[in-house]
Amino acid sequence: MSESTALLERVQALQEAAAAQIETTTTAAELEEVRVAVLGRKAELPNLLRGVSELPPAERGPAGKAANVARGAIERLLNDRKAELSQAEEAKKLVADRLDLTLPGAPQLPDGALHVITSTWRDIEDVFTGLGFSVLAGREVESTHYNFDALNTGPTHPARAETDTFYVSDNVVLRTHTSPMQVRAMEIYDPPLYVVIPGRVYRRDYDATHLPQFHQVEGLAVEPGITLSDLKGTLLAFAKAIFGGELDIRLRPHFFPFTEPSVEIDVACFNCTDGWVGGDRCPVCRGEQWLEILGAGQIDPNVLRAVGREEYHPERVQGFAFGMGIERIAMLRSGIPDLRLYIENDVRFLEQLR
Ligand code: 2U9
Repeated sequence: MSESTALLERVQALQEAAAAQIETTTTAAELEEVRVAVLGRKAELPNLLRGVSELPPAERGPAGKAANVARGAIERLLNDRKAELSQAEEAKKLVADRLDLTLPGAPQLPDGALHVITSTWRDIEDVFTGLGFSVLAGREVESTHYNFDALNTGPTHPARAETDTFYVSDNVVLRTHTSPMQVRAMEIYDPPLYVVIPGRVYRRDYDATHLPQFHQVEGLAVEPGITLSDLKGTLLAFAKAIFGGELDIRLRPHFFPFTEPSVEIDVACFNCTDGWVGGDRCPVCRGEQWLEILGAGQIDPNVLRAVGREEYHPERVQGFAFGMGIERIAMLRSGIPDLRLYIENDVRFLEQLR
């Protein structure tokens, strides 16, 4: 056998051995090991190629060519296997990483919910917007002019005392009601005016039935010819919507500086009308049969005059106004015994009112 025939056979054997090794690799790292073993600097095939120069000149051409062809074939096999392996790895990763986006999320925190004051606030707003009222927001820091003077509450009125009202300075207070914004609304908008103004208000009080900061919704309707009947019809519709179903309201005479005549409005005790048989031991109304829900009245002509606009002169327009505490409405609706529960953030309480 000539030297070149032996070399050709060796090249052939190396190519077959390399092909078999490449075939059995299962990872890119294994494949790299095979590449180094077969084509690396110390591998046999490159060495054989280097030995071609020592062959007799006539044999160099065919032997060199055969060895180069073998190296090319092995490189192709390596490349093909590399592509196969990376494809297989990609497919494996896709299966392993597959996400089922339709699965429900793993709950880490319990669901949140609106605070009962927020949901009651929204319910009240919904009823009045349904009746055609617009919603306005005022400022919480107000001048004594808008909070008191413009509302027929003169300099010596007890509500102005420092023991009742938070003063920021001599003539600036934390508003004690949302009424200042009703006055501002009359300054800004022409009648007919139908607005409700919900918001935070502040009074110096703290016990089971009073908080220093609480929430009110006040309303104002101004138009020529409005009477106390309009007030009663509007607030009856409100009471039915908020407390549910057919119920009666009554108007009791009262006094407010900004309304004349003034009334307090009660709803018939829903526990008693629901068939309470314990007589005057009813835990909801304590035997009164009625529950006070809000104050109201015809706007006092002095308040209309204080706006200082011809459009609101008491000879031209009349109106009614009302005010309610959101805490009180929620208390009556849900049987909450103590206002302080609203601000303690005890989830055992809050969860019952979701
Ligand atoms: C203007 C004219 C009149 C608003 C009114 C009441 C009666 C009332 C209380 C309810 C419980 C306050 O939250 S509470 O303590 N409010 O009884 N509010 S009439 O009358 C107005 C307001 C603005 C210009």
